[in-house]
Amino acid sequence: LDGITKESTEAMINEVLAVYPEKARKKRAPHLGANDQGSGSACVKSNKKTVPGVMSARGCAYAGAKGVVWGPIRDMVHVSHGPVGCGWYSWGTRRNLVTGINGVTQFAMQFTSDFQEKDIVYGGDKKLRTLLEEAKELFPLAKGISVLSECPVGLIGDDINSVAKTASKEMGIPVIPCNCEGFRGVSQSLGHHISNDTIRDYIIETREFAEPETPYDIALIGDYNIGGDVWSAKPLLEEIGLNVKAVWTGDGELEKIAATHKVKLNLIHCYRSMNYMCKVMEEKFGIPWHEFNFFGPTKIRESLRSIGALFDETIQANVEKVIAKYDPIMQGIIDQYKPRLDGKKVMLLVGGLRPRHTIGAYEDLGMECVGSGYEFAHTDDYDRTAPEMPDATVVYDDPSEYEFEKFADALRPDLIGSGIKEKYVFQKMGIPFRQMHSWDYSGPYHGYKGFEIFARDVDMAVNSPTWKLVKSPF
Ligand code: ICE
Repeated sequence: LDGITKESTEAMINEVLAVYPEKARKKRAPHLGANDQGSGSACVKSNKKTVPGVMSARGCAYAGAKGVVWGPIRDMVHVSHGPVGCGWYSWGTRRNLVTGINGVTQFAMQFTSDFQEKDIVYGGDKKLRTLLEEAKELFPLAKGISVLSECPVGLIGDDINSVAKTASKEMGIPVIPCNCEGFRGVSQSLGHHISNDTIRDYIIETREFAEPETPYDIALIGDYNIGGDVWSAKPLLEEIGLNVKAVWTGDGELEKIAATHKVKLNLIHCYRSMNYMCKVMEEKFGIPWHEFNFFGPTKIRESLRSIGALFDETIQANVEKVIAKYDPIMQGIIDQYKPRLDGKKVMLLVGGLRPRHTIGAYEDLGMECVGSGYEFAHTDDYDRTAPEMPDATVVYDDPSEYEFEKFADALRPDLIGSGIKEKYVFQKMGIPFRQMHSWDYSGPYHGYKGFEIFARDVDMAVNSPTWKLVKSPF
């Protein structure tokens, strides 16, 4: 990219690090680097404990379990087990949309055991048991109940596993304990892993699909239906002739998830949060898995062809038909928005997938990614990031708010895509912003349907006349 070299990026990093005390500097330095595009491997260290005292954007294991993996399963009751706060503040904010009738066939409601002092002192097992029975009685059509531990449950040593086991037997529905106390691990990432393990131990192989098997049976893994993403991605996979038998876990159904051991292929969008179960299903049931990217027409085209290559000529012909159908529509969108966005620079900081997966969609609109990083990615994510980002651009792992602001000040992007904690800081700096977790109350962004909305939203943010009225302090 123009004006960005390995030297300039490293100088920028050193300037930011210079304000830290020596110990913190030593800890943070390996997490900031200049991308080596050709290497195909990570230029930073990751998945390490946040340096105490710096402002991190990370969440916790409970967030990864309740908010990410379990919450989107629509036909279960999900219990936030512990004090009310974690449940309350994790309720609905991720925008994982669901179909069905609330309280009857879907349960996008807040259930909490609402721990009080006496539960901390005397234990909350009895209360949990009562709650499970009440939930079953009030919501008889729920297919199961998940019990998601908050920190205090682990700290006082409650045994939710045995409560769940007896309740499940006596009530006749799956009650799944998930020991995802927020203090476990270094970020929400361990919450994903623990939840994957729980699906492995309690759910998979407990059901069969109702319909007969076909060679085109697949599962859509790691799409959480944020702003309706699944409702764009699933029809597209169906349009090329695949049978999407289960979705993990966006607008998900427990019994279909439980029967996923019968599919022929797992297609995984969010690698970070669900690679664990793909690997389990490969080892245990011989089901291959394949990564794809449904952000922006270039990546969609590549992905559809790579998916087609795993099937026969019928599917491959369908893929070409679908591409030929949507390419002109996508070109129309690009013709409309690219002149308004060409050459604009974007910086990203999101969780574990989008900082690499959305780059192509910005590039389809003529934009350039001048910096990207993750809250909780691991080395295998950074390996996958290297070829997606322009050479020598800055990569940041679990950056502090200070680091992110300083990089933005130095690089002067035309757009930042990150989370709600970042949004108002950057808008006050006069920088256009999109909230790239919840799609900023918009979406879907996946698939062809999503790109049209994405392009409109990016244009709306970058070219809003509002920015002429904001006096930036920088
Ligand atoms: Fe995967 Mo916010 Fe989803 Fe990713 Fe994951 Fe989280 Fe969502 Fe973000 C998620 S599952 S909740 S695509 S935890 S937007 S890694 S941080 S980039």
